[in-house]
Amino acid sequence: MVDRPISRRDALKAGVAGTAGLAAGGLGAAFASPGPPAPAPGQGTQGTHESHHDMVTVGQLAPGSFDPTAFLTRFDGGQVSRLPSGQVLREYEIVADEREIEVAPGVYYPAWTYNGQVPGPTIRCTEGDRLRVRFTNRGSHAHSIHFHGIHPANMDGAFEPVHSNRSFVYEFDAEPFGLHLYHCHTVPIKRHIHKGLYGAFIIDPRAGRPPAQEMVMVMNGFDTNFDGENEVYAVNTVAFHYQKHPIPIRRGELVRAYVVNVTEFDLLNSFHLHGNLFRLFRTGTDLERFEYTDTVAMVQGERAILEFTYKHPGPFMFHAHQSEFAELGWSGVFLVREVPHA
Ligand SMILES: [Cu+2]
Repeated sequence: MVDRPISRRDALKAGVAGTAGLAAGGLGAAFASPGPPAPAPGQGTQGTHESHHDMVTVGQLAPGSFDPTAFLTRFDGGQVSRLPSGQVLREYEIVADEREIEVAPGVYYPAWTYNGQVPGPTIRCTEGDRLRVRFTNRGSHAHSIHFHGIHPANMDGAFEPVHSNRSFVYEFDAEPFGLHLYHCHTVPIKRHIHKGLYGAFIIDPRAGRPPAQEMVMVMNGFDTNFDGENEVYAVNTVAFHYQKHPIPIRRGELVRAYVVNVTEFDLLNSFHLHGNLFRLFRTGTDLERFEYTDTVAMVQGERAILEFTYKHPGPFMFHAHQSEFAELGWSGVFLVREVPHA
């Protein structure tokens, strides 16, 4: 009789997963001894979630690591100028390179990155802008950038791999408005995407959207032991980051989350909100029609804009409604605060 293969969770509990980069005190150890998270140096204003019963990682990321809290609200509008026609021109420099990233304290993953980070920068523009993206490949494999949206065939990034130390300029007009994404489209695509070559791509409507506290959440996962399955799940790369560093929002104020699923290997990922419902604008391409719900499932490449306003103060979880993903890192907390009276 063949032994049943050890499950991903069993592996993490035993602390044996991710042997390629799992340090003592990493994710495995965290599951063996869940305890109160230590406050993050320099991040005291974010506060830490007070529950001592959460399943979270122990320890902190190395100084200088990718900061998911900063990434949440970092939108890259590019270098802005105007063409002779008056059309807005946004120019970007994107470099692909190879870099070890920390996906949980002490758990490293040998990533391929756009501009040194996973996800890559959140590209943001307005419908009708001209985008000019100079892409340089400093990696050892061929790569490309495939933007979702409407553009000419020769700007699609699917048939023109950019080889090592070569550049390519993608240029097209931004359309349609909505929430899109970009990713490498070089074969084998699942490996190139999973390694980290992806990012969010927001095209705002010309008239904009109502004022809101905005944030970007890219649902991703990491196969840290290269067995074709993810051992770590997250939004914005770092397991449990927003559980250890809750996202402060104000009661009664509109929140807009741009949520993109790039998770490889699993057919679906999902987003579930506690203590509230959100208005679900699939792909963000329609300003009027929405679904009012608290859970949305997405396949890889699907994305949605979620809008919500909290009625009650306090900590509220958000997480994948695949419980396994939530327990392997894809779980966070909104800390809803009263708005001080003026
Ligand atoms: Cu690639």
